[in-house]
Amino acid sequence: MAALLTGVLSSCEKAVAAKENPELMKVYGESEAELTAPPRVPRPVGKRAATKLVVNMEVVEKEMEMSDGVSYVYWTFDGTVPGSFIRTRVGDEIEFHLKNHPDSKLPHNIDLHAVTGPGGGAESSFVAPGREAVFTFKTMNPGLYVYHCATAPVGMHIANGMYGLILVEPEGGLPPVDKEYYVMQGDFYTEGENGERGLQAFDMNKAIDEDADYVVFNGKVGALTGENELTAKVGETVRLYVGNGGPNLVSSFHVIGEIFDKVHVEGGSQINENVQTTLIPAGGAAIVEFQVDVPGNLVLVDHSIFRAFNKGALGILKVEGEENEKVFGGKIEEKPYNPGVSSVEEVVEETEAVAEVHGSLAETMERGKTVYTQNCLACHQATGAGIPNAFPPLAKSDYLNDDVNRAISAVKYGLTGEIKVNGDIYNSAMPKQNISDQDIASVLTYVYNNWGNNKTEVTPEMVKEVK
Ligand code: HEC
Ligand SMILES: [Cu+2]
Repeated sequence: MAALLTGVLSSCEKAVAAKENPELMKVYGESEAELTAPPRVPRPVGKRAATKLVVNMEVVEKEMEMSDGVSYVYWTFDGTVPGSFIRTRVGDEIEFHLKNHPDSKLPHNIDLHAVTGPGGGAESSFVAPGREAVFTFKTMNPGLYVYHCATAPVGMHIANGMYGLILVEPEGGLPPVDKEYYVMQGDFYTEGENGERGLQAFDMNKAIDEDADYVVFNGKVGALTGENELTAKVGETVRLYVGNGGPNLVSSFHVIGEIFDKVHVEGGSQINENVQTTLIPAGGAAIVEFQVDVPGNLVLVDHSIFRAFNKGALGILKVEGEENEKVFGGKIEEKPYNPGVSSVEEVVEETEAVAEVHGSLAETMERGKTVYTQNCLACHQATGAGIPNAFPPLAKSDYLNDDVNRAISAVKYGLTGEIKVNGDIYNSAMPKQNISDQDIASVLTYVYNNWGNNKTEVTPEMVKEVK
């Protein structure tokens, strides 16, 4: 026993592969693996010895939501995209049971990148609907690994959502942290364009062209926003297990407003420090860790940024707690800047976000801000200033302030042709925004109560009336 203990202690500084330590070729006892749906992860393995671990996983083909009003028939491991998170330690002997639900239309299998052996287990796990395949392997190398279906056509099975992560902890476990989450990016290819409503079929040609309609975290637009956002408290250390299922796109994973204190590069044993953006290849992973120091919403994105704001690769980590002005002072002043003008000219001041609002208006504003960030900001900009000659301003816009029904109509049905905003002509097209009447009301209320506009409150009933 003493010998075993020293063995454990001496090897825990460095993540050792099983074949470098004969002790790790033995296992003690047997248990069933705890599996979790994203964004949750199972309990840490801690200091437990290597064991025989039974993993039970079920392949399920089912229709789920891809985005508001858009659904898709996903192929899944355990009914979620990504599939269940599997947590093991180096030296475990895994007895993997892959069951294929009797209602499935196709056979499937699993290739785990944590397997040392042919196809990562693909052939040994190949299983028809209504059958169960059992195979075994030993976790030889610590790290964070992707698993995916590898049944032909492989790309199609991955594109439909068949991927997930398996963590192999080093001897002695990873250092404890306060919060751990499971996030996995994937790209999707649908017959309809992004936002086109209804049940959408897989589009093989777009997949071959790598022309994704959706790039998302955890299988759908909004899996990590609104009521699904991740949370942490000021002072806590957060560890994200981030994978990329692909099938095609690599992820420039970034958290807006944070710096990664540590990154387990490519999910392996090398730790990089003080990283802004980490590259996660298709079929790869990374472990990122950071302490949160100030309250606010941190935004998880693929920094190939149109994917974040236009295709869905955006999530929120909401941090609550005390402000810390030493770390972030916020805006302390704003004043006119007017170079080259000798006489004192009136400078249009940008009004700050509404001062004090209470009750349901405050809630509407909060919702409206989220809707604005996700749907309007890319064109009309964070300040509502728009972009000259391309996107008209919403700040102090006469077009907006003169006629609320006209503004509702623009958002509800889209707007094309010549319009005049504050004396400037725009002749462009704003696409119809595929959002609910409630969201149209919230976002317009947010716009009207910001940036010097006339403070109209728009209700869902008003939106409904506009035909
Ligand atoms: C893809 C870019 C794009 C997005 C996204 C977009 N708009 Fe627009 N918007 C435009 C363009 C372009 C026009 C001018 C259309 C024209 O010339 O007929 C416009 C016009 C408008 C107008 C009328 C003109 C004005 O400045 O008052 C309003 C109001 C408006 N948009 C609100 C919104 C809101 C609210 C959202 C989000 C729910 C949104 N837009 C999303 C591009 C966009
Ligand atoms: Cu499959």
